[in-house]
Amino acid sequence: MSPATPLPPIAQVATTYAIALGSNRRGRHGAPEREIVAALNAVGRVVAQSPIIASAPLGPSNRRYANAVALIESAEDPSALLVRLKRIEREAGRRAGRRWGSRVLDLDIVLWSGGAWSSPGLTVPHAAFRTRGFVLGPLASLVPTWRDPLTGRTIRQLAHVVDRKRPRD
Ligand code: A4P
Ligand code: MG
Repeated sequence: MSPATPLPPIAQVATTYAIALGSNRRGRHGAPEREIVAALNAVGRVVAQSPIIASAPLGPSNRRYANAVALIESAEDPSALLVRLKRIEREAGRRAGRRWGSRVLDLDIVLWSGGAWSSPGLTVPHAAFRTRGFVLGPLASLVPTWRDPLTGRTIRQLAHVVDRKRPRD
């Protein structure tokens, strides 16, 4: 028998993530928009980013949010990426607080090119993204034809539904 040839190292395949960024409180870098800009510089290899929008708060907080969505490339699996995103939130000055309270920085994994993922403390696609205009609007500007792996709908379709339901202001 010929000596076993060592296997080549497993290639680290880069995958694409859509990350939602939100801030409605000053942090280490300044006002919410500045926190979003700093986070965009910290999240890794950004291949596309939406404009930063101002959005009315959903939930109990009464401060307006700055929101954006970025596409990043990474070879990390979703749980490794979440650990890194949580560290970036802490470094921006985020402290544990009331659920949905004002926050310096919120980084959510919305979609992954690898499809659906579920592990303790992490669900991808993000459980609430289908009903949130402040995520779907910026996301549709980047990847309108990306399909939600759970419902099969495109981002454009999901954004239309939310737009129709939103009361005119
Ligand atoms: N978690 C599970 N799945 C994910 C995922 N796909 N990405 C877990 C990120 N985290 C995920 O999140 C709580 C836990 O969710 C995490 O520890 C992780 O294990 P958190 O960011 O620590 O706490 P949170 O943000 O207060 O809770 P939650 O439910 O994530 O809040 P949301 O849904 O992020 O909503 N209004 C406007 N206009 N704009 C906003 O950005 N954001 C919120 C917060 C409320 N209202 C808003 C906005
Ligand atoms: Mg979050």
